[in-house]
Amino acid sequence: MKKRHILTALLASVALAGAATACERTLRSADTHPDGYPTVEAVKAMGKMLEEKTNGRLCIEVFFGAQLGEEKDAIEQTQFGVIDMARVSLGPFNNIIEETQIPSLPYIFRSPDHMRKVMAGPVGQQIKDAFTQHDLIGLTFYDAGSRSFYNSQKPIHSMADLAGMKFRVMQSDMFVDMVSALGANATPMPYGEVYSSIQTGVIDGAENNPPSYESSGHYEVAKYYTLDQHLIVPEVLVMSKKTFDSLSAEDQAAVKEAASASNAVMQDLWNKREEASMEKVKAAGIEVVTDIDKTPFIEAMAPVYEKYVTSDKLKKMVEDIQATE
Ligand code: BDP
Repeated sequence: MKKRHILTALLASVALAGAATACERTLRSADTHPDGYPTVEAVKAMGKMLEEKTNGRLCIEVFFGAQLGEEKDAIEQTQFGVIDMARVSLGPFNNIIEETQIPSLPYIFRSPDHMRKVMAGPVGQQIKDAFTQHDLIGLTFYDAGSRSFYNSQKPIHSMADLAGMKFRVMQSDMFVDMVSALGANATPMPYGEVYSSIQTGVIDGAENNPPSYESSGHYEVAKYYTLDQHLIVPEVLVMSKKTFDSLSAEDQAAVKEAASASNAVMQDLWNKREEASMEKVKAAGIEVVTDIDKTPFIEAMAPVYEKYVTSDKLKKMVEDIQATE
């Protein structure tokens, strides 16, 4: 290579490096959802606030679309400090952190509003504290609306219609028991495998909130959606404790503040996306069942509560949630 070319190449790489490192340190954050999804945008917004608050010492890059792996793997990598942050559902934590089972219980929250209130209070704090023992810092909880069943076979009008059907659930034993208690069969599997599993008939359907049902494209292969709203599972944004401990006290505070501030962004985007997603799937010809009697569904959950709400600590969490107005 001639000298001039070497120089040009050098300058180009310096320029590139400069562009990428306008920030002193870029934290890598995982998300399973595609670009533009409310959680992805909320963490991006957090990154902007963090960059400002720390005068460019810290930025966040969101690796959306499961680029860093499915949620269970992303959680492990975050615990090890390979990934700095992960925005995930509380569901995949159920088997490792028992406190996370409580806000993941079917029909525990009266509404998404009730969930928000609870997670912003002492129960939310209790769960954040539990994360610390698992090498994670719980930064903030995000909304995820309500999850309902969808399938490729037939409209579900009652529990009897679910009998013998096969649904994918998140990788949590409690969700397997939840589906069994409703008379159906559950297959736990990573989110990214659901589309093809429905398409090939390995499962009849899955369950999720409208934005996930829409953005994943599951509605293309499962056109019956019944709004039984059995789960209101919070999303959580966690940071690796290794990463957090490596920051100055000032930057740790900035991380926590920016995470909390991103909640307002999330809320706004979520409300809009929920509506837009419902419109989109309806326009695509989805059959939505809304007039469903939830009482038998709620009653059927008694064995799940019995099996999972075992210690005094967990019972108290349930009571605290129910007592939250
Ligand atoms: C979505 C959550 C996402 C989960 C996914 C799932 O936002 O974190 O991975 O459900 O069902 O609603 O796995």
